[in-house]
Amino acid sequence: MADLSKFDINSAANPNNNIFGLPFSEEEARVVILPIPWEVTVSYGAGTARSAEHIFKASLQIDLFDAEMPDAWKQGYYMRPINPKILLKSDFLRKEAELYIDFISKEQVVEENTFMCKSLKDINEGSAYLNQWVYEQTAELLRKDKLVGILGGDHSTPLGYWKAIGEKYGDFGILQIDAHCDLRDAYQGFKYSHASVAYNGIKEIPQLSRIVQVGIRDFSQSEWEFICNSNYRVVAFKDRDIKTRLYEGETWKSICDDIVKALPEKVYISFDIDGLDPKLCPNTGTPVHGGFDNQQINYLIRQIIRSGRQVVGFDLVEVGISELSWDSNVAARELWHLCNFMVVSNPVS
Ligand SMILES: [Mn+2]
Repeated sequence: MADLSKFDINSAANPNNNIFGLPFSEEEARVVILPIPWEVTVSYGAGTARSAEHIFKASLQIDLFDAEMPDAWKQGYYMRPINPKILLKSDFLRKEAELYIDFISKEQVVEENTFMCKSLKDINEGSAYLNQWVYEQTAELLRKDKLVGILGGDHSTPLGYWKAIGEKYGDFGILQIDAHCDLRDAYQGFKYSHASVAYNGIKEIPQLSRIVQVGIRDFSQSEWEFICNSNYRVVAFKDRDIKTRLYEGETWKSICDDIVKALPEKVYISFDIDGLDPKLCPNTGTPVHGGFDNQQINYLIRQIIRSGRQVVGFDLVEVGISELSWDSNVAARELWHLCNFMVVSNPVS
């Protein structure tokens, strides 16, 4: 255990310490945050590959005292350094993807252009490489009984972690906070697109028994049909339906009760920041108006824990970067709550 006798939670954060200004090494920390600087397939705004370092900086401003969970952090939180090779690979493939997206937007035929065929192959192989890398990193951490959170990057990044979660915990469900379903089959030709992560999870991870999507407000007909034909393996709580119930006098608690009931015992939280109201994340890759206040989501997670369900892991993805660091400020605070919630949900036996 780290020696906390000289650590004062009331003083300003020491920038030489790790995330949230905490003094833990990876060995000492129970929670390890793995940053994944990757945004090869983003289709609208870019920047999320570099958000982890901004979130790290913003995290130093957070007040560590949480009256609700005052001791959680004492179990140790640690963020790994950003892997420069992964970032470099993302930047390189992103350039190829931009040319490719521009090419298909002009309705040109990929099969007739060998350069574009090669680009698509490189991008799909690079994404498969990333998934394997994430799987190996997270599986190793889970073997050491760490609690793991992923910090994206775009929403394609956690797929390898979901596989490792399935192998460690068996059947589990995902609570997906998102404006989008991410149920597209190879969006724009990219097999491991950010817009396909839920589809790939369902197809590739047998232990993933259900995805419960909350906040959905921008989706295609094929995604909607996928949900309707999924035999409840994907359940969607659409933003419009949630808001209608609220406008007609139902409480957020009763809606959360329904969301919690739809989840199995082991719950993984996949938090796409664009599920929130874009006033909280204006620079996210694919913003859509509508969505939630941060306290609504924190209340929902609290209700999941109160129900006795176990939060086995999380990812926080699609955080944009901005001059005034507003997006990373919000994300750092949500990351803090996610770490606290995960620790409280996994008492040391
Ligand atoms: Mn998403």
